[in-house]
Amino acid sequence: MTDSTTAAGQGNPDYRDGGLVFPPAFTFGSATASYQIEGAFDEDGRGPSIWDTFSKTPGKVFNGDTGDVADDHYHRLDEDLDLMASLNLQAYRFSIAWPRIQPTGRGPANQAGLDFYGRLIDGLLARGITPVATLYHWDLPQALEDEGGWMSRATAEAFGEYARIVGEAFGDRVHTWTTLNEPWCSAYLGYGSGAHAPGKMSPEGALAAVHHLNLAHGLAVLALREVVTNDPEFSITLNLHSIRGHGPTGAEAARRIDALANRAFTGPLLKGAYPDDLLEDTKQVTDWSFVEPGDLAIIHQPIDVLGVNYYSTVTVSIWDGVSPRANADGHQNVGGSPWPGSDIVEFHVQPGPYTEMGWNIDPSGLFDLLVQLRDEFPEQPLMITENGAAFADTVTDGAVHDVERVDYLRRHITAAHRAIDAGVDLRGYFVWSLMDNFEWGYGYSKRFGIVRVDYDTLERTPKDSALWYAELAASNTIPA
Ligand code: GCO
Repeated sequence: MTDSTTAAGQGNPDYRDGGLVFPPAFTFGSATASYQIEGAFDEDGRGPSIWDTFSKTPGKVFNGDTGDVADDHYHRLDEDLDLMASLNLQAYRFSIAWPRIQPTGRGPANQAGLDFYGRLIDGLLARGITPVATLYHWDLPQALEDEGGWMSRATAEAFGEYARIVGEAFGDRVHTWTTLNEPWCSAYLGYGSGAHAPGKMSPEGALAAVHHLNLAHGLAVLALREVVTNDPEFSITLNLHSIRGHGPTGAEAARRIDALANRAFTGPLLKGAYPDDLLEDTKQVTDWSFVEPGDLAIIHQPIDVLGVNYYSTVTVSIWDGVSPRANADGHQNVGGSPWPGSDIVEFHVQPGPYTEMGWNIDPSGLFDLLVQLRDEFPEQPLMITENGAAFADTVTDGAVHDVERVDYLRRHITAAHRAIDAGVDLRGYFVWSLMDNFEWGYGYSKRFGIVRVDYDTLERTPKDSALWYAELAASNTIPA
């Protein structure tokens, strides 16, 4: 393993290294999610999800875009599997749509839904690509939302039964199981800010959703452990925030956001308790009585790997209550707040450059986050389950020369390598995303893929970043 760092993490500040070699066991893969790529929203027994409802509600999603067709992955499975193999992917992180398996979130499995994911998993294995299955990437069956959704404890209990069904079906073939993708988004954007489905704006509801998602994770791990047989790894993926303080109040502001965005999950999941400062910061919002005796023991299941999604940093301070409040937290502002109990924190515009999402490009934020996790949870293996960038791609003679995306990937993968040099037990990296797809509230206006999708013809075209990534994945070496 070569490295260009003078001391761990202290290499050249531009992070544009080449030639760095990753350990042979390190996994390079790509990630997608069911609602963002599958389409076939009402086929083969799939029931409606909250994102079907939300995207069809006027004004909620850019341009009125929906996931009805998306990338039509549901009907192009073999083509997409061959595409993954052509890019030398060692693993593929996908999500299973709960409404395909249980159309109303409860009851017997829909065999056609199981069959689709069975074909996907078998197709991956036949091509030597490791399947990494996420049970939930935000497409909650609408019928469960009608009964309270993640604000209701019953949804967590239903999730445990869903996990059992999926574990029984695929537990002989899937090795790495991720229960939830980004419960922070599900809770705070879905029930706090309203920017994501189901579009609710309830500070207490958001915190109740945090807890019920944590509980769902624990119940799912317990259920999977009973039925999977393939030497399983259990995981959860968190979009942990890399937080910088600004000015004299920066440390207190950073503590508050770290409590809400990070430790509200890592506390119960990895330590078995909600942090005291979180309870104190939110005591005007809720008394947390939705936490029942025994819940934390259920949530605090040992996990084999912690998935980390990273895109950019945030810079915060305590608002003075007088000047205009800076609100550059990187999320769409539709009226509610994703920061229950800490709306006194302001988010500052950070130095560029920026991606098409307006997110700053700062690989040191990834390095810092991974090292913080190493220090806080030294025994916990980590996996970068998402990292990538949206740029305004242009097509030139049928090709996409996305030099900005290649540079973004190079710099963040360099940061991952430096983290390994600094002693982080990092197992893999999944680029978000395999292909352009439905970017939630932004619809199809933001392209994150290393493969371009023409939304008129649904033709797939590998971008230069895909060719660059294929070289990386083939050699575990950052291309020169
Ligand atoms: C997330 C989700 C993905 C997004 C991607 C870009 O992290 O928000 O997992 O579904 O599309 O991160 O925002």
